[in-house]
Amino acid sequence: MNIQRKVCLLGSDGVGKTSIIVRYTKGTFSNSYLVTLGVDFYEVKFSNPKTSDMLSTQIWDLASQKNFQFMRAQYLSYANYIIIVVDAMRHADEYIVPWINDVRKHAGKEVPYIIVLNKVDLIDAETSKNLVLRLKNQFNVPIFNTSAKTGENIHEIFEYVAECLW
Ligand SMILES: Nc1nc2c(ncn2[C@@H]2O[C@H](COP(=O)(O)OP(=O)(O)O)[C@@H](O)[C@H]2O)c(=O)[nH]1
Ligand SMILES: [Mg+2]
Repeated sequence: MNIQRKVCLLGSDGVGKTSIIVRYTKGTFSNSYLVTLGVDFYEVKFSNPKTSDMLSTQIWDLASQKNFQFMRAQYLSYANYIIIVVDAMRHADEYIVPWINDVRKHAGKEVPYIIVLNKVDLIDAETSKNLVLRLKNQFNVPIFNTSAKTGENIHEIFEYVAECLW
């Protein structure tokens, strides 16, 4: 059986969405801003060794919000899983709620999401631990600490999501 799934990354400009996908799919990182034009998606396949089922996952990368606001509804429609990315340097929990509202409006009430605190290479371990705890209490969903720069937890988030999508 070949199972098709759509996963969307959401988050403000510059939080590292494109960097996370590039790190995961290509294993590289660049310090320059990676301009995402329109909507990009990447196909990643997972196989289930027990059943030989294939999971084809389309990972969608959201473009700059200012110019592509009108694409938001289309971007999120039929999504099976959402990854909300925030920048650990910006301490921006207030930016998470509008994204969740967008998900609920355009993707559906039941679509699961996780929150990814990216750029943890720029803050100390204690601060990132406290941020994760705070987000966990506030949103009650899995929270991941990641760095697209060092690669920390990047594979783990996609493996976690793939597990949930079978
Ligand atoms: N230090 C650090 N910089 C990052 C990380 N992820 C992304 N960046 C940088 O943040 C900027 C924006 O990243 P980008 O992937 O284009 O963000 P997007 O707008 O969310 O797609 C770029 O300069 C990246 O090099 C990270 O984990 N650590
Ligand atoms: Mg981008």
